[in-house]
Amino acid sequence: MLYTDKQYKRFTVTSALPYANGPVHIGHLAGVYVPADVYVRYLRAQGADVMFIGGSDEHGVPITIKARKEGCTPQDIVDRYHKIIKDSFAEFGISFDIYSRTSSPEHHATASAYFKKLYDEGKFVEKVSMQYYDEEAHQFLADRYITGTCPHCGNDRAYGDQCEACGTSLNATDLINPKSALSGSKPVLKETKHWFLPLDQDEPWLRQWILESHKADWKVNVYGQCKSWIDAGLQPRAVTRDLDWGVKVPIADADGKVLYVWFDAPIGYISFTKQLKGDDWEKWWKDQDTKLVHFIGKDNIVFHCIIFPSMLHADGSYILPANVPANEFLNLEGDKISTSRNWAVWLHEYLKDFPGKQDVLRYTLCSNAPETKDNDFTWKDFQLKNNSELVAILGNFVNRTLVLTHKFYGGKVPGRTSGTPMDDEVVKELATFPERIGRSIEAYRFREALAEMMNLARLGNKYLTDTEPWKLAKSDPERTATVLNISLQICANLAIVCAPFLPFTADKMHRIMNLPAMGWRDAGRADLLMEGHQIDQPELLFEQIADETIQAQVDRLLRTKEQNALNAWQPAEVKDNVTIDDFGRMDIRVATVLECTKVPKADKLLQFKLDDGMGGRTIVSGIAKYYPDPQALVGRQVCFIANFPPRKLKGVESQGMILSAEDKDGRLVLLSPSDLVTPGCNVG
Ligand code: B3M
Ligand code: ZN
Repeated sequence: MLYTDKQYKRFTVTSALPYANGPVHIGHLAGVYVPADVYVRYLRAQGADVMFIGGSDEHGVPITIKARKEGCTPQDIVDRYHKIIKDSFAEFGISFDIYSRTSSPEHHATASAYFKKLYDEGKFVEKVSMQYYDEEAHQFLADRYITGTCPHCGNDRAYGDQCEACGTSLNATDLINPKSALSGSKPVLKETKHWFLPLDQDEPWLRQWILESHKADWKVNVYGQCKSWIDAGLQPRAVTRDLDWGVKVPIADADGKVLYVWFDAPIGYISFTKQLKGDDWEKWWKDQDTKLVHFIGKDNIVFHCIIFPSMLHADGSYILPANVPANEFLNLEGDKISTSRNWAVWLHEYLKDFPGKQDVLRYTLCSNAPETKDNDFTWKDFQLKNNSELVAILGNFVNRTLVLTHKFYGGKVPGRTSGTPMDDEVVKELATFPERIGRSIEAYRFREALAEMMNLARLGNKYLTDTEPWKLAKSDPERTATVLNISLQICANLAIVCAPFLPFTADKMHRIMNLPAMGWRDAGRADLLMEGHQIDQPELLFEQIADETIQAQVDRLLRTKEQNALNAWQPAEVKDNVTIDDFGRMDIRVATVLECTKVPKADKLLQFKLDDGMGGRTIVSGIAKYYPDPQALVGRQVCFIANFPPRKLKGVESQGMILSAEDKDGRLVLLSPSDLVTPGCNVG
């Protein structure tokens, strides 16, 4: 059974509820859902009683902002994205026991009752305070409706409830230079009544619980954020908002107010449990022998380690999380993943481009998970992980073993006779893997666990390479049988221990090898397959990913980058003032193009012969790229600087400079007067 978590009877595992305001991407998978899924699949394989909760966070300003942008209702937005997100998770094998949504009536009822109980027990502090208000939009500005500069790190895009750059949780009034996200205007302060969770009163027990009891077992990044938060002094925190989208505040005199999204969303874990377990829900949240674990990203740490625990504590009947294994962020090709800049690999798009390759992405993201620091996803690395690890190590070992079994034994598991010391050594080592992998998983070190799993495939490969059974078949059939028997036992073991990470591959291996359902306790044994057991025809577990396929993805990102640069374009700063005399020294005139040709051996240059009203002149200009048909310019009028000193360009003397405008994409466009004028006349 479990190696370190023996004392628990059951596991309540939650994963952050993504906002249903957009699809999910690789950052979500790597940071939260793959690790959580590996964990629960492992626990289930151990026979543990485990419940895996997921769902969409459908309230809060991220939703209403999106609805406003698209001119539809918040309900339209959450209906659309809840489905996309839910489908993506299902396709990637994220094995939730329930994936629900916070707009469901059951959730509203639970969140509402939760608030009401704390309210009735006097757990909140009621305060009339000044909140920012947008006078143009006639609305209070909660959370993401207001942006400004973070007082802690200087990020000028901090939100009214949180700075995503440094993770600090903020109150809108902390922001420097606050700005309404609705109208862009400077908000004013206006009186309003709200209910506050007095976090300041929780400081002693939070300090004891986190900083003393969990110093050793919580991740350094999680512990560090909690410590700096607690050390800075906890402030009362409003748990209601002046908004119309959300769970209505269930008391009289609270019209137009809803629960703060970060109050209702974590209660979602509880309400989804009720949906799943009915009357049997309470033990999953209240029994001391239940282990509660929250999988989240680093921007959610304070909410799960401080605010939600303080809500649970205020109720008094709940357990607290035993661990909150938050990950750092995953970047994409060196840049922060961003929905608004479309800098992401979206799961639903990946599935279109790489059908059936869910495990390749799960593998890449897990082996490169941002467990201790931010990490980078690159397509090259994805290809390498597939080609050099999944194909070359795991796939290759299993395939070689199965092909040889078919070749020599018609697919029937051969019997094993007494082994050599090398065989014994391999069998002994095989037995150590389940615990090595399991301990790492139980310690939330999923990268390490995955690497151990691959080490088992490496062990198999090395064994085959060292024994070369394909050479022995004729000379030493007994030895061949033994080697293949042991190799097949390793394959069967791999089918068990790869399952938390690569569930689709594990299923395929089970199918090909006709394996019965097995648990973690079966792993480590070298007698999983009996002599004579029939194995189906081998199929490749993984296939090479070609350079072109990877290049197509890289190219798509390059196009996104170009598009983003265009979108971000702004006119250059206006230069220092000039005098009328400065301007007067520039002799700008109009001329008519008489001839226009390409300058030989210079792909950028065009040579203009101009009627300048003064006997004609030649000017060479670097705009060939933008005017592929120079002949078409003949007859056009252009503006040029007549007193620009002559210079030689590719052997041609250029007598002036033709003026053009540079568009935001770098394209040069000739300037012409809007009506024909006399060649040689002045521009000014
Ligand atoms: N929806 C924030 C996020 O997606 C939030 C998580 C809620 S977990 C209860 O980052
Ligand atoms: Zn900050």
